[in-house]
Amino acid sequence: MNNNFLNDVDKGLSSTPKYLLSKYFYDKKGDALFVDIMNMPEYYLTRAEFDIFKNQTQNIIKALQLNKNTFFELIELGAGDGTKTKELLKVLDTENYDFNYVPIDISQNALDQLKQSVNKELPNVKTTTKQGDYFNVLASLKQSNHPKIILFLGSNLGNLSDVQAEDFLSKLSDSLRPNDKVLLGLDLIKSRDIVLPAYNDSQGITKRFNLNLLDRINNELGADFDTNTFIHQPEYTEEEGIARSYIVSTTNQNVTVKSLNKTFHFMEGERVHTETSRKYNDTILNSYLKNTSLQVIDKLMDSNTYFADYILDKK
Ligand code: AVI
Repeated sequence: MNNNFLNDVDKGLSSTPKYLLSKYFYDKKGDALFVDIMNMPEYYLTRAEFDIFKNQTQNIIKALQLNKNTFFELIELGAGDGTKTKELLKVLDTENYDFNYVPIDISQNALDQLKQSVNKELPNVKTTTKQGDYFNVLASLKQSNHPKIILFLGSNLGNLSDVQAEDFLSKLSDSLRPNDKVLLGLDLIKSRDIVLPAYNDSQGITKRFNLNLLDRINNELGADFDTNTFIHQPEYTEEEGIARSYIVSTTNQNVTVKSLNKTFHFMEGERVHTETSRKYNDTILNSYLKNTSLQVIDKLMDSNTYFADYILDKK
């Protein structure tokens, strides 16, 4: 049994208000549901960033100031299936850039599949995978002397709190050398009628993704959540620029978690916070960067201006 999961569930369900951490969405079923989310018509984020990678590849290469005569490492944090990155890899390969692709992910299974597909589709691209939590892997980056490009796509930063995100960027900055670059993909603040449906789709896939967290607690920690008595509730206001997801109990009920030997009470209408998905603008990003030696030098947006890939330079 996973002790971190057990302790985090105990802490979250014992708090007022209750919460669960979104990093636990991603078990095997959660991974598959997230793939379904990325393919939903309402989830514009993936398509928007793919649009940038496919249609502005030369602009990305220019903004990253890549040089054909200098070897570099292209390091991707939380690589997933690499669909967007492959658009960049294709062009770098065709144009004979000298680089090594280093995808980093928590899931060894995702890395094995990614390596296999890159080897098949782009046999000339050298790929070295690294398994681990990207927070933990940051420190190991300093061990290499080669110039580095860090890709952190998909607005994954948005699932951290503002404090955690600032801390992450500061650690990232410390692990880089002058002139290294970061390509940071962030979802931009926009109106509620576009953002909210991305977290409240008509097919109910996001609802299943959110409630899967309760199934995971049932399966791994021996709890007795009845998922029919909880609903998915997303929220977003443009003023704040943060989408939040909750699981709400529709009735007064007790839930027992066997591995904890504890029972938790849920009141009718009580909410459990499960996810924060922050959206950004230049001011917010610059406020995160003010105590780091990273500086925004370029910004590429999709044709709808929904999403931005910011290019950061290490001073
Ligand atoms: C992975 N992450 C950036 C997604 C997001 O948009 O916050 C996770 C997600 N949650 C619900 N839908 C997608």
